[in-house]
Amino acid sequence: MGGRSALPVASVEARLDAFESVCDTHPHVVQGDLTDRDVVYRLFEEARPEAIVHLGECPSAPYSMIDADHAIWVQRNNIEGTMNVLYAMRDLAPEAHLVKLGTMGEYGTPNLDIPEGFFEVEYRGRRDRLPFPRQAGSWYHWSKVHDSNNVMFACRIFGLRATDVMQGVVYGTRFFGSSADHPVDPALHTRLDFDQAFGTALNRFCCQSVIGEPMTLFGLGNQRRGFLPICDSMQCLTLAVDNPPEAGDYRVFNQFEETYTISELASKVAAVASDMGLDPRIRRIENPRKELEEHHYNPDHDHLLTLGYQPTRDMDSEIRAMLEDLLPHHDRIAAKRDVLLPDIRWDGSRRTSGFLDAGNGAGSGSPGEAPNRDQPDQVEPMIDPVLAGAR
Ligand code: USQ
Repeated sequence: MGGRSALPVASVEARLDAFESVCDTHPHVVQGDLTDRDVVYRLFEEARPEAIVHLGECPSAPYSMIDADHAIWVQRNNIEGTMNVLYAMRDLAPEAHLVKLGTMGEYGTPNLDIPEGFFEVEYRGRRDRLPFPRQAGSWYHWSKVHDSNNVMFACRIFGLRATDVMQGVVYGTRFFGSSADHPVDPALHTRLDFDQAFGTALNRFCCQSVIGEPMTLFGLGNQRRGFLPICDSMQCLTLAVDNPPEAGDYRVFNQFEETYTISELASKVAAVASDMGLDPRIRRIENPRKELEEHHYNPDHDHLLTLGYQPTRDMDSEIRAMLEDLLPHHDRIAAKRDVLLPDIRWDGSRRTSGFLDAGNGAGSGSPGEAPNRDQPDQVEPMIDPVLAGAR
């Protein structure tokens, strides 16, 4: 997407060494493509896994909405990779536990409370426990729905055991928590994207505040989502691995800490950033997505709490830690500021969103003003390395 990680990503070797110094174990790394069945089978033959934590998918909704090539690539990549894992499990590790990363976005935003995967329903006098309807909002989110159906079916027919994790929006720079828990080794920082496709809302807001660009609220900004810091995401995955279901069981965890509207998030970032001497601004821009901007949102998230999940930090302190980690990389982020404004639209066109408000500070533009980006007819066709390689 023309962006880069806001935090430099250390070499694999440096990250393994840093990991070993904190966790006393040296992970074995194999690089390969999950859509290549031979690679997956070889890996399973070597590792004979007891548990598989499957995070190996394209995670971006906007990326999947660019055009037919991207939509189809994302669905093939995600669904084929998961199918290869399921067949490798059947043939080589039938007792193993699959912890599969899904997304809260599979449910969409129905005008109902959202249970953890299943609900009791009564229809024409009969009752059953059925999967809660999925109403995903992008081709990417639908790829996760199709995965969920495939994993559920594989548990039924192959007797596999799986936990499907409906994760909310993850944020943060530190896997291992604050410096009070572990010394913060920069080699252990996660990758942190801020472009329109791979940057998630809160991560983008922090990067925008660090370089003095306005935080971009899409539309009304009242879209509500579940959020959790990346270190707690690790804690939840660990809890799932340590507490496997019975053979043949497919269970669903809704994995997030608290829900916030996008405006609430921006206000939180603004408060912490101001306190740190930055000059944060918040602006509303045309929403490039088709999504409800005001809606009911009350998902259950009891399963992980029952297993002992304890949120380890409040969002304000995590935002502060993120800003502290990002500030030294101001120039690295600023050099790519042109990837911040979205132009991938859910109707398939490419047009940079204009501002919807008057702005509240110097350089924030005037109402409806198109940002200083290429206009639609001047946009160069995108050369996408993933697709170029895949064709
Ligand atoms: N949004 C803004 N301004 C921005 C970016 C996003 O207002 O600059 C809004 C979006 O319109 C949306 C919400 O913030 O309403 C969340 O967008 P996002 O880009 O942070 O997250 P999303 O596209 O939903 O996807 C992310 C991850 C994905 C994961 C999902 C969990 O990229 O891998 O599955 O979060 S969830 O949102 O619960 O479906």
